Amino acid sequence: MPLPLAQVDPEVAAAIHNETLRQHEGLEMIASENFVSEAVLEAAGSVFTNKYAEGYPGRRYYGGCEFADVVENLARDRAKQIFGAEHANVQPHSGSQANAAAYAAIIAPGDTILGLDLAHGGHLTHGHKLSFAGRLYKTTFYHVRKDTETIDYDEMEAVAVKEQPKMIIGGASAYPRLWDFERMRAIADKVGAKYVFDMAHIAGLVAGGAHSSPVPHAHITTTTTHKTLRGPRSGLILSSKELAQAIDRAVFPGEQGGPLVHIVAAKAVAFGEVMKPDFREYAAQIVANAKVLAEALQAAGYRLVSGGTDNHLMLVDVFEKGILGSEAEAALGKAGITVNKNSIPWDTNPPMKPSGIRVGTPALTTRGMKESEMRQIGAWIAQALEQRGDDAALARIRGEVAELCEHFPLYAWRRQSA
Ligand code: DSN
Repeated sequence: MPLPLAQVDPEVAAAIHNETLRQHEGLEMIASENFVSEAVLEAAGSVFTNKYAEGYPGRRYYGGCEFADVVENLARDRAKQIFGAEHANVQPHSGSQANAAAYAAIIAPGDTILGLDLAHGGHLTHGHKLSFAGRLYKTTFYHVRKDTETIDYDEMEAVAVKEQPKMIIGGASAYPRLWDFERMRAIADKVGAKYVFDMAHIAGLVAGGAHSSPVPHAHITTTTTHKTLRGPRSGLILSSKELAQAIDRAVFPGEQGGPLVHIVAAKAVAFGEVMKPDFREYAAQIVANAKVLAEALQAAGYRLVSGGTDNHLMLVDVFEKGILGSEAEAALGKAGITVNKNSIPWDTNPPMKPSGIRVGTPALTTRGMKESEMRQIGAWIAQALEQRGDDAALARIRGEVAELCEHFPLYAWRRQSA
């Protein structure tokens, strides 16, 4: 009989148990997080963690890869089918590594790239000076407009014409509106740049038909697999056949060694779930929930960046009410509601004490929560922010939150068996 973790390593077992309870008892509203199924967890925790499989299916540098080939082929085929792509590389360990490989496949160090400024919702790997992208490439940026707080495509075009980037990247970590993929592709074509779209945040919405797809427009589309797509923590690259070889080489041996076969297996399982009809309902419900939550927060007097949301997240300008994003994050945490502090465009406050919070609905939608729960949660968020200095009031909300969560159980047997 295998020894259970609790006997082998009680400290780690206790931390896992406590994290299981934390995830069950609170409202997870970090826009980039989600809850995978038991099936995905099982694959991620499988014996494939023991296997080296450098190379690709049918062309490995190690023996004994016949079953690794099975799961990698399943993951690749399912990803291609879901997104209508000619080629999929399922080996990137993360979104950042997917981006690094995508760039390496099409541009050279020293080339100019154009991405959304991190301070306006972009991602570190889209050109921030502390990321590999900022060190390897010459970086230029576009922003959101000051009046509408939506992407300024005119500025993007002007910067592209002036700077002549070799690559333009779209996608964001904190942008609540739809993207104009056609316009971006036209700008890229005008200056002879490659167009990469990082759909990490919205991949599940794209897969479920709740957001249009960048895949037909971008030369390369990258994504993480653990956000709205609801798979294990990992990355994915999609492209035409034409770029397949360059991308595969850029991932391995370009930047990674052996793939994480257990995670590739978990990706295959998650993609299989995405292909089921109920995933479309899930994606639509994420967006419906976000709209209702946004309305509830606006009704409580909060200003939302860009005036609302079209996707799974919203940026709340709490500083307009004299609250720092860091204070809001801490108060909501005491009330059992997990969000992250976030800069808002044109922020006058520093990143660790910014003016906003980012709030998302993917994880709660996975638990089965719908519009009526969103209205209640909007009211709790407003109350908690109002009473942020009152620990007793925050504890009372936390109790109500826990009661709601009991009606939407998460990982029930894991909570009991730990
Ligand atoms: N850290 C991710 C997010 O929270 O959006 C981006 O990679």
